[in-house]
Amino acid sequence: MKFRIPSLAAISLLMTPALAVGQGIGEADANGDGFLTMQEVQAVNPEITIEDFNSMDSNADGVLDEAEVKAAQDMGLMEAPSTD
Ligand SMILES: [Ca+2]
Ligand SMILES: [Ca+2]
Repeated sequence: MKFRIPSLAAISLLMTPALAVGQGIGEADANGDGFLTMQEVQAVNPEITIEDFNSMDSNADGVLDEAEVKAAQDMGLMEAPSTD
């Protein structure tokens, strides 16, 4: 059987959201609310402790927003999500 529907591949490429940004919340945000909870952080960075999380949560609201995540990544506290 010949496989000759290259347009499908092109369409799926076009429809791929630009999520692979390498830094920021990205795919670690499992529920897509724009914030990372301790659970979401540990899902991608299991070595992060609650002490680490609290030190990254600079406004102490219990979640990490995009700025807090980027700051943590810049300081090397949290690895940027893998994009492979
Ligand atoms: Ca979330
Ligand atoms: Ca916060």
